[in-house]
Amino acid sequence: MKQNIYNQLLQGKLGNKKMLAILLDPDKVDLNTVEILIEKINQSPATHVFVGGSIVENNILSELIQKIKQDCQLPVVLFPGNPSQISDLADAILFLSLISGRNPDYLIEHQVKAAPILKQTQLEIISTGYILIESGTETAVERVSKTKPLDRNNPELALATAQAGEMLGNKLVYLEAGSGAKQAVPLKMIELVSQNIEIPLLVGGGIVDLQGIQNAYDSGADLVIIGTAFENDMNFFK
Ligand code: 1GP
Repeated sequence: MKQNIYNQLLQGKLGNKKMLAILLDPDKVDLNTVEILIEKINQSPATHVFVGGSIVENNILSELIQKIKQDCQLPVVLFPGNPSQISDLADAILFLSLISGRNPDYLIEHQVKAAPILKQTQLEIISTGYILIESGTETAVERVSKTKPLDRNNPELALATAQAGEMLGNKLVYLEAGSGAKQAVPLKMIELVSQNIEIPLLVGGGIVDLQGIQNAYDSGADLVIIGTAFENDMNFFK
């Protein structure tokens, strides 16, 4: 099994080299024009491409990854909403457990279903404590997972959740406001969590401008995920 992507993330954190992932949702990408999108990714400061979504109803996951791999050197990391979103063509998978929620399906059931499938692949498996933070309105993660996000005004609870995830052996913590969120994860929360965990911190959801990315970095995020803003404007990083 490959091990290099997690090491890169760890080295990034240790060397204070901030990282950026562009998230592509296979349901929203048009395969006929994806070459242009990939070119824009190549021109951007992205260090990773994440692929996935809460729903992913069509079957283009592997085809999309194949196209990305053809024209882009960045590591491709699966960010799956459920066990059907696995493709051996990617480099790694965020093996998510939704630890802010109390729905056993998203804490362990999906993982049990995915494990034998993952065993058949070469994917690097990166266990990730996934923490959903309240962001103004109901997001797709909340709706699909049927879990409540954590109170955005309670950074201590987010920290305790992140620390529990770390103690359980998660290799990453992902603070998620939800795709297209009205409000991003509060900076104070990012700060408190990043200062009190040892593992890399990912932050995403509702970040819509370059200043928002910088603010997340300055607060301690090691890697920021941008989805909707890039979907809406391929020249976002110009
Ligand atoms: C969603 O954190 C990612 O899981 C990205 O969110 O689409 O709001 O950028 P946005």
